[in-house]
Amino acid sequence: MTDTSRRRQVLFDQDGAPDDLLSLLLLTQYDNIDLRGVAVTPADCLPRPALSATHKILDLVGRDVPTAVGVLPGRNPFPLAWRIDALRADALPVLNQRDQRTRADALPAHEQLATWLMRAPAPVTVLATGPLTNLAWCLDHHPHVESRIEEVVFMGGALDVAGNVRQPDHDGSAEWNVFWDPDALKRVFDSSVPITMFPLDVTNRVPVTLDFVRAFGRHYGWHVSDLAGSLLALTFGTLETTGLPYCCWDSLTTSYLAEPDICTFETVRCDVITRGESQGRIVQTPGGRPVRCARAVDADRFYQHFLDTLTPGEPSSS
Ligand code: AGV
Ligand code: CA
Repeated sequence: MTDTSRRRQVLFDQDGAPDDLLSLLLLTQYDNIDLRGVAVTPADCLPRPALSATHKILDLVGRDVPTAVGVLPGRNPFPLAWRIDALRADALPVLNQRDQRTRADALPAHEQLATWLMRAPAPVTVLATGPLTNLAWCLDHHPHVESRIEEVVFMGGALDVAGNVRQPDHDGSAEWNVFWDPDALKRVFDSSVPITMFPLDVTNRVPVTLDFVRAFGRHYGWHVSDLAGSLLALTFGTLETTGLPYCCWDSLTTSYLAEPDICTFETVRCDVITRGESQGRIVQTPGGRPVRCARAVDADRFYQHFLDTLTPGEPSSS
């Protein structure tokens, strides 16, 4: 029997993009994780369909996990063309096999996150695959939650590579999760919580490829594989419209909770620029805050882990 007291307690703050929903699906399959709550930050999504898709995913895998939707705004909105993916995800047939059950209204995500942190029986890991706005609010308004946090695992930033923001009046050095709310990362940097960060330097190494998506087709007919393949298929078109491929940014970050040595790490002293044309850029500086940063990834191992986790033991045809 699993010793449940030993499982890592996780609060997941995500922002509803296909990659975030894949991360949720991965988390539900990890035996060593005790998923205690899921927050939807209204950043790279439309929050209502993203919350709805989140509920449907939890229902599909038979997990009763509390959820909350965010209301705090970011300074730099995501492109609407990306945010509407949540409508598509929420409409996937595999997520609509039956009517949704009704759920009680939760608090707004920032207040709910604070409550979850304060009530957690043991120190928790906060996994953030979207901006850190809710966590920053918690640290500002309930400073004692800091001691309840074992580790913040965050997808974001760009260290020695270009960012992925392409916006007027910006120099392109920032990654989107930081750019949406640069002050939030600054606030988390100013705390003493241990941070493990997955910047573009490593996540760029795990693009969604056609071969990878097609591998899920070989398991067609199992609900989890169908959902994974469909969410991955939703990501196509990014290279054609933005010049940059869609990557497994969030799912690589999430895989750390199950297989912590897919990436290798280095502690880097970091600061974040919060104003002007470089806002959201992370700079490495001797006086900066130590952050454990993923620096290299075994990409083959990651793809295999992803596939093994979201497909049944034997392929349906081979
Ligand atoms: O910058 C990566 C973050 C990840 O958390 N998100 C997507 C992942 O969920 C923003 C993003 C960057 N490029 C994108 C993004 C694109 N082409 N489409 C949608 N979102
Ligand atoms: Ca995300």
